[in-house]
Order: sequence, then C-alpha cells, then structure tokens
Amino acid sequence: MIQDTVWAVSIVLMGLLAIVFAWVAAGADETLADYGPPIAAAYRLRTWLFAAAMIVLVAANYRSLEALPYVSRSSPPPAGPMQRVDVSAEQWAWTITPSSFSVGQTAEFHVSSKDVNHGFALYDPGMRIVAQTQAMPGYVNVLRYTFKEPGTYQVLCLEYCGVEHHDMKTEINVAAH
Ligand SMILES: [Cu+2]
Repeated sequence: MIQDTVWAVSIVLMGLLAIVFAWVAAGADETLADYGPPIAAAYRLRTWLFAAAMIVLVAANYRSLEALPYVSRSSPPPAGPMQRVDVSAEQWAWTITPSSFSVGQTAEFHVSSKDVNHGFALYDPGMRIVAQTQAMPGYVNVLRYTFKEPGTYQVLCLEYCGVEHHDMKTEINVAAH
C-alpha cells in the first residue's frame, strides 16, 4: 500500500521535473545567444581537458592493472613453492587454513563466504595493503600472493558486513625461513 503511494507520488514529481527541464531547454537558445563566444571557448577547453583526463586515466589504469595479484588464465605459475590456503569469511570472523608461512612462499588463497559479502584484504607488517579480493557466498575467488618479508600480516574485512565489521580481523605469520 505505502509502496503504491510512494510510486504514485514519485511519478507525479518526476513528471513535474521533466516539464521544468523541457521548459528550461526550450528557452535555452535565446538566453544563451549573447554568451556564444565565451561558451564556445569554454567548451573547447572542456574538450581538451576531457581528452587529457582520458589519456592520463587510461595510462594509469594500464600501469596499475598490470600489477594486480589476481590469478588469470594467463598467469604463469609462481617460481617458488605454492601453498593452497582456504579462507572462509563469516559474520564476523575469518577462518584461514593454514595461517603460517615462510618468506618466498606463495599462498594461493581460495576465498569464500558463509553468509554475506566480505572483503578479504591482506596487510603486510607495515600495514600496507598488498592483496585483496571479495569473499562471496557460493563463489570462490582465487588470489595468489608471494610473501616477501617476515612478520605478522593482518587480514581485515574491507566490505561493510554488519555491526562488528570493524572487528573482523585475524593474523597471518610469516617466518624468515
Ligand atoms: Cu566486513
């Protein structure tokens, strides 16, 4: 019932808004006639800025996507030993098996969730994020990471998943060798 009312009110308001838009658009030509040259100059500048932004963004994406640690069909197998790691997320905890590694070892995380979407994020001992993927119910995301330095790594949830989301964390230990 309330849905129908909201729907009807929305339709009326959207209709009114459309009429206002049409009215403004119809009167736009005459109002703007005096400002022709400055508008043309501004549009030319905007076109150049847009082109420059596109070049920068495409280049930045190309450079940064290369470094993503995701496993793709074309990913070569890692040089060192690889350890399969099962990661299960649930409100509000991580179960990571195994959770101890050594430097040079590559972990192949198989990440899934028992309930809602969570964000699996791996932080190195300096709390710099080094790898991340989604933990989704009914789906396994595979992520490889080669541990480069010893210490205590943190796994934090990066996707808001409920009242204790902030406390959804665990540790991974990486030994020197
Ligand atoms: Cu969360």
